[in-house]
Amino acid sequence: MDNDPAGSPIPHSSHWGAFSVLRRGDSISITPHPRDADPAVLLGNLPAVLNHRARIASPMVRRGWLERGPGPDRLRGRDDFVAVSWSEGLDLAAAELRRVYAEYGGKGVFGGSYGWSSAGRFHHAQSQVHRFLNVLGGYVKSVNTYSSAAAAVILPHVIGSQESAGRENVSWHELATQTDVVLAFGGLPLKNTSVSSGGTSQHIAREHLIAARRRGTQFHLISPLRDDLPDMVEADWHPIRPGTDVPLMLGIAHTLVAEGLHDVAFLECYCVGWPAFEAYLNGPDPKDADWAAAICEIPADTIRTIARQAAGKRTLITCAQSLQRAEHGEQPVWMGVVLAAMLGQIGLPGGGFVYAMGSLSNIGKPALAVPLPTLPQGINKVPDLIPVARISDLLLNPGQEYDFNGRRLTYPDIRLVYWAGGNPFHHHQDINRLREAFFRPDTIIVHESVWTATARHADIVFPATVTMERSDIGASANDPLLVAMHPVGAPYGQARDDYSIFADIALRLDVSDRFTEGRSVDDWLRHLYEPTRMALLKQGRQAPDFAEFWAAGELELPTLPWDGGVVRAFRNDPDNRKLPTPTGMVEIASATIASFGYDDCAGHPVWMPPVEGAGSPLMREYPLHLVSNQPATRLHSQLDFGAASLASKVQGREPVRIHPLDAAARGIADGDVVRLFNHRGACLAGAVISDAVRPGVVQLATGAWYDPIDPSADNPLCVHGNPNVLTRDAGTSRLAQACTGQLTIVQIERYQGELPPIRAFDPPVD
Ligand SMILES: Nc1nc2c(c(=O)[nH]1)N[C@H]1C(S)=C(S)[C@@H](COP(=O)(O)OP(=O)(O)OC[C@H]3O[C@@H](n4cnc5c(=O)[nH]c(N)nc54)[C@H](O)[C@@H]3O)O[C@H]1N2
Ligand SMILES: Nc1nc2c(c(=O)[nH]1)N[C@H]1C(S)=C(S)[C@@H](COP(=O)(O)OP(=O)(O)OC[C@H]3O[C@@H](n4cnc5c(=O)[nH]c(N)nc54)[C@H](O)[C@@H]3O)O[C@H]1N2
Ligand SMILES: [Mo]
Repeated sequence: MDNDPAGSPIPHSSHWGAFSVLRRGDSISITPHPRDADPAVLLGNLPAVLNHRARIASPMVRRGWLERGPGPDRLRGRDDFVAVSWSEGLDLAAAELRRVYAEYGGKGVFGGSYGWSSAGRFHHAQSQVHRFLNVLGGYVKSVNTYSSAAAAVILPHVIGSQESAGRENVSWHELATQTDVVLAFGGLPLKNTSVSSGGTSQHIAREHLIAARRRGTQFHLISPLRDDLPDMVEADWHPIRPGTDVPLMLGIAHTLVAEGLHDVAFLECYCVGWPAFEAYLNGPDPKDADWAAAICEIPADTIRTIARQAAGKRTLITCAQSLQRAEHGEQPVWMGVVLAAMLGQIGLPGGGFVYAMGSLSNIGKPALAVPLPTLPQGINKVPDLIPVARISDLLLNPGQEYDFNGRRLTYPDIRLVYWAGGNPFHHHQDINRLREAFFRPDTIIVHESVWTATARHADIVFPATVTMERSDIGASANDPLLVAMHPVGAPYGQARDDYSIFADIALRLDVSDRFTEGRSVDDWLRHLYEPTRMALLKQGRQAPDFAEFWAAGELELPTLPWDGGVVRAFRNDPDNRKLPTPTGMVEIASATIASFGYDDCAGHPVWMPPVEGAGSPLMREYPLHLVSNQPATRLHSQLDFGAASLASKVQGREPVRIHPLDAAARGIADGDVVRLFNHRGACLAGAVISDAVRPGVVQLATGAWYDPIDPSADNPLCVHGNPNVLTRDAGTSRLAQACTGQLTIVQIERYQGELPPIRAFDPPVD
């Protein structure tokens, strides 16, 4: 299929946008899709990937594993790698899989393989690895996401689902045309609306925010960072102390009740549990604005003003995913729903509660009217699972019991870990603990394009192509453009796509037919395109065949009219269109959750001071809140060596933003290299002094490649600025067991020593 004549634009797509590529000799240039009025800066990272020195050129096996065979090994992460031929590497992987499945079955294999890999419906690495392991007999899986696991568990109890509260609830168009007041918890940061899984052909957040403001919408930005909403919306910035949104929300709620501004009729008709919650609000220790102000550090008068301005208008409460990626992360999401219910706004166009708008580009855009091409993953016969962010617990504590959403689960004993398309040494908390966990299995197999820290901690590393080296179909649930992703160049070195790697292992294990179903990559693309084409045909629409689609480079798919989903249906007809919650109503208090008896997630939203955060004794030693949010210049750790990401670095380190007062108190100047540390670890970063962060807060985005100064040390300094050497590896609560990586506490100082070089992008082999 790569018959594009050199010189003509080649259509392609990424999680951060559709684009075309022009090839000139060895270099390429990227042009955003013409329909995208606000393309992502992240596109600037792409050219570097085709021939960067961080690429993996051939199959590699860790020396210790090659010489001594499978087994736990503390050398992982600092051992040599030996280049092997494809046939040797595939033979070794096949033999080890055969051994582990024979001795332990799928219960001994962890195949969660969490990670975003790249856009493209067929070469989606996580789908490929799941399909492959299912053919072999299944695997221990992970459920939910690092992004949103607390919301994924709490929202079904409270309002039906993440989708009912988010994707299908309130649109950007409604916000622009109908919302009077926005309380934006965590903001609606334009940087985050760059990205959506599968791709985005139109970035529409900015134009809708401008339109709303022009019409007079009033924005309250509740965030430790001023740039979580663009200046042009002229938001009132309430620089909240991180992790204390629940007290603020309770203070607003208390004010509403105290001043008789809450919608009693709505609470009676549409909700259960109001009396219990009201008793808590007014209880012996009333959650009034003064109480809240002392915790969240927003003045009590301001809290009262926000409550008065929100009442009696078309008010929208938005809640970024970040709020729930923290200790007790279930609470702000639940409390946001309660606040919207008290305002009587749930289910109204442009009003109520919307989850994750502003976290991803495609939330608030209409759904497609046809199904997307989707690779079937088969059936996993192994029932065992972990909540996704419990990976270190799984590997460190086989046999241990734990709670999860009303269930009592046991960590299975994992012998082999298979990872393709994710980077746990970027995404997981407390990397020093993760290193210990990665010493435990017998074998770790990783497919990667580049020498990430995860690849460096593996035993067998297979070099994967990047999307621009292969054909695929780009598509995403809430974006109308189906993109024919044409290859741009030949694979780097001996890299091969994940599918071919799995197909060749499957051949060695005599399950080739079941894995490939006899199809080549091109056959699969045609096959996966078919259901979309059939649905178009059925609806009487233009339905080009695959060859026409491929030649055209794209196809615009129809979308459904916006209807506000199940929440609006319930608002309009509460008797007949119940919510998919246990009671069919909005659950301000949940009998189900109460019945679990968890001390860290009660039967209605409550404020629980964090172990590490506002008010905790540990803050005497580590007095700053660290916000480790999503990076503005890349997607997670992907293409950290790309031009846009590198341009943001300070002396090669990830930028950490610090308020002028906090910097001055520590003798830190703009551009200094600083050391961030706490009781778990330390990293270097480059200081950027900015009053866009509130005092007492520093901000260091995720995704700088982990770069330990001495990999053999116990708690090595990361010289590059990966915040996950600092974050705490603990679940949100016994309910969701979700990732809490967004917030931690640290101290920071000017780095005095000689500056260590950055070697993150240098391969561990010559
Ligand atoms: N402290 C802190 N940590 C966090 C967060 C936070 O807020 N704070 N956020 C969390 C969130 S929301 C998320 S979603 C995670 C993201 O965590 P990940 O999804 O693991 O991060 P990525 O960097 O996108 O990793 C994808 C990897 O896949 C590789 N890859 C790309 N294409 C292919 C392919 O075709 N085949 C193969 N085999 N590999 C490929 C890339 O090179 C890259 O290394 O991080 C989480 N971690
Ligand atoms: N450019 C870019 N965009 C991305 C991604 C990326 O890597 N790069 N990743 C994508 C992914 S996988 C996901 S899941 C989403 C995540 O979307 P989010 O989780 O919403 O994104 P974050 O940037 O982590 O957090 C948003 C903002 O919340 C604020 N915040 C942090 N803690 C608190 C708090 O306690 N209270 C309040 N009120 N605000 C707080 C921070 O200032 C932060 O800038 O982003 C997506 N978008
Ligand atoms: Mo995410």
